[in-house]
Amino acid sequence: MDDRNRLMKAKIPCRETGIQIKRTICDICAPNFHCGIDAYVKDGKVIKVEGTKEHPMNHGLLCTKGAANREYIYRKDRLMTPLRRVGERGEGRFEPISWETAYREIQEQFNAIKEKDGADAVAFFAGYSKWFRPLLKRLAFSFGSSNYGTESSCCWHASDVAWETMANGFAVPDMGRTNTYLGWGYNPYYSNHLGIRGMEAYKARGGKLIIVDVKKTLAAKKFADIFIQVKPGTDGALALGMAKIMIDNGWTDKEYIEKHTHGYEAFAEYVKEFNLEKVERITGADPKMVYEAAKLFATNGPASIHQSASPITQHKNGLQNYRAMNALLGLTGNFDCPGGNFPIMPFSFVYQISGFKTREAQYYEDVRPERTRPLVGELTYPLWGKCVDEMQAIDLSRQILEGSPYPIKGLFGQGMNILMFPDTDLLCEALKKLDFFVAVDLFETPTTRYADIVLPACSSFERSECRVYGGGYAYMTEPVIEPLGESRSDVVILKELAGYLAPQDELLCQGYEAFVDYAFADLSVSVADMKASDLPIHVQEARPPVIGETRIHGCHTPSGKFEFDSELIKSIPKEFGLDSLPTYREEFEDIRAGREFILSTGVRIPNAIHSRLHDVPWLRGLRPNPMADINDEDAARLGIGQGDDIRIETVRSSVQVKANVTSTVMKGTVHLYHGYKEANANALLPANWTDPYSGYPAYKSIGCNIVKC
Ligand SMILES: Nc1nc2c(c(=O)[nH]1)N[C@H]1C(S)=C(S)[C@@H](COP(=O)(O)OP(=O)(O)OC[C@H]3O[C@@H](n4cnc5c(=O)[nH]c(N)nc54)[C@H](O)[C@@H]3O)O[C@H]1N2
Ligand SMILES: Nc1nc2c(c(=O)[nH]1)N[C@H]1C(S)=C(S)[C@@H](COP(=O)(O)OP(=O)(O)OC[C@H]3O[C@@H](n4cnc5c(=O)[nH]c(N)nc54)[C@H](O)[C@@H]3O)O[C@H]1N2
Ligand SMILES: [Mo]
Repeated sequence: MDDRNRLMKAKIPCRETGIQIKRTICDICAPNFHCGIDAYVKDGKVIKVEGTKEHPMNHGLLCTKGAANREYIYRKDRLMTPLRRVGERGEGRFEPISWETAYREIQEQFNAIKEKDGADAVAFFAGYSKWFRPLLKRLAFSFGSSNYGTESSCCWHASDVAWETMANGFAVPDMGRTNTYLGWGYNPYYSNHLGIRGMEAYKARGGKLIIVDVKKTLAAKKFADIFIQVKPGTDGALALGMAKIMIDNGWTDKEYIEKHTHGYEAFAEYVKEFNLEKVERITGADPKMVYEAAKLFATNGPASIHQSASPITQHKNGLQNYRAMNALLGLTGNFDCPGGNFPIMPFSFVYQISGFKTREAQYYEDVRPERTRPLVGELTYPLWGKCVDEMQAIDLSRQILEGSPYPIKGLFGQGMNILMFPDTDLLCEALKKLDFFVAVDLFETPTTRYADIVLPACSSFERSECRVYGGGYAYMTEPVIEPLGESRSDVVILKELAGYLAPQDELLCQGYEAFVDYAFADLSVSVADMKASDLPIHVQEARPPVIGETRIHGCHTPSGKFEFDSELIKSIPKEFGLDSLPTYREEFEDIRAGREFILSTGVRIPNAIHSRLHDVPWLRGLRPNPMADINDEDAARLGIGQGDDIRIETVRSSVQVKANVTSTVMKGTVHLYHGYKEANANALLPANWTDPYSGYPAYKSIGCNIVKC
């Protein structure tokens, strides 16, 4: 082999090989990461990726998913041109059309709906990714529709709503100063790999860790001082039991309760019924561990609680479970103090907190239309309606099919994935009923098959994108390769579409960089500054968070205090049946009774993110088949062996998968990952299997039976 071939084989960037390293970010994961990537580019093609060592987020690390970026962006089913449907909805027969024709058709159809049924009859929805959302929201508003919604209808926002009813919105742990950390639904190995180093450092300095999980996880094995395994969705009962132990033993912070909280008496009265026997019966937790955990948390402070994005809230009683868990912070005086949980600063930019303020919200506030009708989901889920400035999209199928309180006839879905929604079949029926549906995606998906027009978006490697990072950083990437085929950046699509749907909106029609400069106008950093660097730059206006403000100025609740008993919930009409105390409703378990197992869907696995990576060969190879974790004793009793085909049946439907027999899951529980076309976990959930407080689908606890095939 000559020198050049050797260099080529090793993918060495140099003049001889013509390989260049160009910097971009990974966009596969949730936006709290978006790790820096060194893309090795040869002849306009990415041939290798590595983590950027100098990047302040990942310092050179990439996870399993990030390392597969090359296969992800070159997935075989990438959309290459705009498409127009020629077959039936769902059939997947399309013809290529020009961008101009696509835009004109969208303009004609959406304007016709607007004229007849009002602009709100066209809903605008965004799934992953999140970076383009400010422009989509502004487009919806400028078009005249208030019905803008996102995947937040099932992710993260319920946690925020829970906090809204108690204090000041989301509150995060002050990890650097905490002595006892309660990892409630916490396994960074699979969902937050960059958090592992922080936990290693925390343990090294002697921090105590309690983990509450439904699975015996790697984090529990490696780090936990106390591990409590519970049945899915029973966390509220555990938290209330811990509260009772703390109160009975006088381990509460009486001064904090007296001065800064509201509704303590009612709460203390309510928790009396949650004795250890009852807690054990409901949760399956070991009573000794429950007692030890309550004692450690309350007496080895300051203590804080991990705030999970989804597994605690994605249950029938989910939001209430979350509130019960957070009540422990108020009870022990660990709210808004050093080492406890403190309310986060407002987002800097697109869901990220970086310590500086931008004018992102002003960007769409400037064009907010007058609200004449309730948002989708607002009447069904009034607490959501009070707390979140978005439609509750989980109610979309119902409103489309029933036409009440008014019809929805058009839908613009950018990164929309029908496999995310419970009762996917019902949503498909609803999509068939629409007058017009536009889908924007990178790939041909089960969703795009229902669209009238499909628009091809490009990946993070092919676009320029601004994002910010903790520690006061801002970054603007440049494309490292040309967009594949005729695909375009999401924000280019939104800018161009604005010319057809909202031509009066000059700022939106100027596009993405005009938006970023508008958002950063009060800061010392501009688009040009960001573009001049191929690494995130520091924004000098960034400030560290201030802790303790609510102890001086009060909380944003009606009482101005930390509320155990929510005045906001009390203001919701009685017929919705919402409790102002963080109650645990055992009757939700009755609904799943009659079926032998509790099915939990979607607990993270390292090689998948929702629907997006199941068709990436490297990652699929790590777990070639959809598999359900089933307890070894249950499996033995049912005669099920490793890899056997099993059928999981719920009240709604059934799917066939392979059995993964394991002792890490509790007896009587089954766990299945979601997003598979051939075994769609969400087909198993009825559309109304939701939490009445948040509207969140109860993805993570529903009754099921298992049949060996
Ligand atoms: N690899 C990978 N990473 C991801 C994602 C992905 O799909 N794949 N998704 C991203 C997104 S969108 C999100 S929202 C986050 C979610 O991230 P997390 O909120 O961390 O969610 P999970 O990792 O699913 O769950 C954390 C732990 O909670 C446990 N758990 C599940 N149900 C319950 C329950 O009822 N009670 C208790 N106490 N524990 C429970 C699980 O067993 C798991 O160990 O992850 C992000 N990161
Ligand atoms: N059963 C069950 N269901 C769940 C969950 C669970 O735990 N269990 N988790 C829920 C949670 S927490 C979340 S966050 C949701 C996630 O739900 P989604 O955000 O809907 O999930 P994804 O599979 O990531 O699908 C997003 C779609 O966007 C496309 N896409 C990706 N990047 C881009 C881009 O840059 N531009 C455009 N235009 N499109 C893009 C993808 O190809 C895909 O079709 O799923 C929820 N669904
Ligand atoms: Mo999520």
